[in-house]
Amino acid sequence: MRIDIITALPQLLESPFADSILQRAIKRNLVTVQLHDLKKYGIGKHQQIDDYQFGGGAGMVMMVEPILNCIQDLKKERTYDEIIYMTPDGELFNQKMANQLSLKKNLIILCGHYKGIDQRLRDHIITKEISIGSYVLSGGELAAAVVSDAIIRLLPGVLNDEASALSDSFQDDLLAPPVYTRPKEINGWKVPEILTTGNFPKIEAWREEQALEITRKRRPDLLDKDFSD
Ligand code: 6GU
Repeated sequence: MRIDIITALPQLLESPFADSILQRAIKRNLVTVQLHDLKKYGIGKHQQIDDYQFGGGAGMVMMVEPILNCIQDLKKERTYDEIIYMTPDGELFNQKMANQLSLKKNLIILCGHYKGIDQRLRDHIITKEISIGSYVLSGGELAAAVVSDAIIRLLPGVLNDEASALSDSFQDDLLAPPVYTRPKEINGWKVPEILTTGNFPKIEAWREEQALEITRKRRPDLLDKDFSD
């Protein structure tokens, strides 16, 4: 898979891909992540990428030309499955969307800023609009990192334990059960007895029961949702 991220603040996106699981996935060539500095496509000697909005009103709007030129350059090299725009008024991101996007070959992710991008880009160029939650971030960069992480960790070979992506919270519409490690007791806080018995069928039953109970309590909405493809 290849992900091209277009941003006016490429520095903001460097560290999420420079460590841990994402770094390893990139080093192993399981994914290519390329950051593109939108300012390089800016107009005039000031490399302008935004302008006042028609009709008046506070906030600058990201112009068509720099973004269009950047995307057209990328499209010359390969065909893209989706051109994603990160925006708080997009479709709410979830595990189902991550699963679907993880099956694609080439993605562009465009990070919005200011008042957002000129609507004509949304009408004619963007194929998918994603929000990561009901709150407003300063820009789309952190959201793009969130979406990229959720996608990349699903790619074959990225996680050491292949089973562990499948046992994630949300993958089976349930939150994860509690986990414990050594010591068996600290400060008088004990590990649930069942986990130390070695009775694996019973342990599995306990975990399922816990997952169900936690989901019922915290996220009852998940129990009647369909996250499958
Ligand atoms: Cl994708 N962008 C911004 N700026 N804010 C957000 C968001 C995206 N998703 C939730 N809040």
